[in-house]
Amino acid sequence: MRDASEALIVIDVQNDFCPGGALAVAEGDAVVPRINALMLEFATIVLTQDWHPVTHSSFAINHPGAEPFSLTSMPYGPQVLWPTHCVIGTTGAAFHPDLRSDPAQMILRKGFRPRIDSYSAFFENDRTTATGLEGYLKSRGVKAVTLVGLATDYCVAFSAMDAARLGFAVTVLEDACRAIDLNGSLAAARQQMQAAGVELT
Ligand code: VGL
Ligand code: ZN
Repeated sequence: MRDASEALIVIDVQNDFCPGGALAVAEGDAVVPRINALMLEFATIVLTQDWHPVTHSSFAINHPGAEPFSLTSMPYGPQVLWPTHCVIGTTGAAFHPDLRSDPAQMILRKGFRPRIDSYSAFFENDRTTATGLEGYLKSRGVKAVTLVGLATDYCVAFSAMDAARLGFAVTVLEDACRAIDLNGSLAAARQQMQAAGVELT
């Protein structure tokens, strides 16, 4: 068992990001057995859930004429418009049924403000609105975080880069992650994570 100062952060292993879901990531469900096994190693475990109101501004359907996966401009910068996914309270927003959630002490929901998306578990997409996870981890003495889950190139990468910026030692276990890979986003995210000092293994 690892020291409690090392946290496992499991990003968005939800039905909508798994095959058959609204924003399915190829092989998204393949990470579940690996993550369940990893949870046995960690004393500090956080699960995150993408958690959007149906009116969310990241949904293409809320931008008349816009296609899913197109890019728009928000007050905080560029934003991909997604298919409607992870709507609060729906089955799509629930964890994959085989993901063990009992070992987690904290379940963090993000993306619930209608006008701003939140890829990262630490800050919303304006890079300044905090989710509170930094304070939770630091006040519990966490120094190092290991990130796994979905999707490598969005929520995992944004969380990893924020964690590095906040002074945590950060590892992303790539074989316990899967990517959306939209227009080269996976290669770009890997490069940006490495430049931020994130260890990819
Ligand atoms: C995610 C796109 C939109 C993710 C969430 O979990 O990576 N990607 N919302
Ligand atoms: Zn989302």
